[in-house]
Amino acid sequence: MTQAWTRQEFERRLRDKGRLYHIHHPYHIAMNTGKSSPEQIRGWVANRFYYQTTIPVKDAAILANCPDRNVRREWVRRILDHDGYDGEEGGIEAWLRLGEAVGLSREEMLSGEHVLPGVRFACDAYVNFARHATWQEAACSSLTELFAPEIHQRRLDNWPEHYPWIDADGYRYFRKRLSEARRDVEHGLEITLDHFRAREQQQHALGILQFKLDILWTMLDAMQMAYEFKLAPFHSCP
Ligand code: AHQ
Repeated sequence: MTQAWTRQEFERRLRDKGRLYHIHHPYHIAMNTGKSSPEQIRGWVANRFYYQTTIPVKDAAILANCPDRNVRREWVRRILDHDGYDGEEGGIEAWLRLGEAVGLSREEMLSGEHVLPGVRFACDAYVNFARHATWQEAACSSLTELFAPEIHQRRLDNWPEHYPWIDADGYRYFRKRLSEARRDVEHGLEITLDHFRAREQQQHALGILQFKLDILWTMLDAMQMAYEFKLAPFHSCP
């Protein structure tokens, strides 16, 4: 029977997966170093809008699978953060503002007309995973947000300088996530470290985090094919 990792070692291995975070994807590197065209920025905003709209659905699936009232009381905040509530417009509305700030209309964002098949499949895989996995497994899959504050901060630090044409009001979403992501991931990490105790369970948790890293990476691969290599789906069809 292989010895379980200590809580500290398990957490270290989860955090070490940050090496594979999508901040290192060429598409993100191009955006954060000012090399993206307006079309490439708009393509990212329009496709990531689909991801944002699936997050509350994913979190509702986790709530539906979770019998623990104390966990639900905390987890429900994620849905409110995105869908909004009296007095707080929410992240999905803030992302629509980001869309308008980069030159996308609300209608074309909401229509999903720009969503690439690869992005849709990756996002839908995340929602379906949350529906069918245990609530603890689905909580573990949200731990890519261990690495999210840095990526939001990098956008806030670099985009205004590189893309003066983007209306600064659009950056509200990134600022909002700096604190929300930190709060969310503390809760998700506690659930993960408490639940996955035996060595094979801990290895399973690392595999779940890898699955979510794959989702984020694959979304950007689809965008790079379409908006950088100009090889959108069916480009070669007559
Ligand atoms: O804006 C993001 C967000 O609301 C969430 C929810 C969380 C989850 O439940 O999986 N993950 C996530 C992420 C958001 N933004 C991504 C980005 O690059 O802007 C990062 C992404 C994540 O790290 O999982």
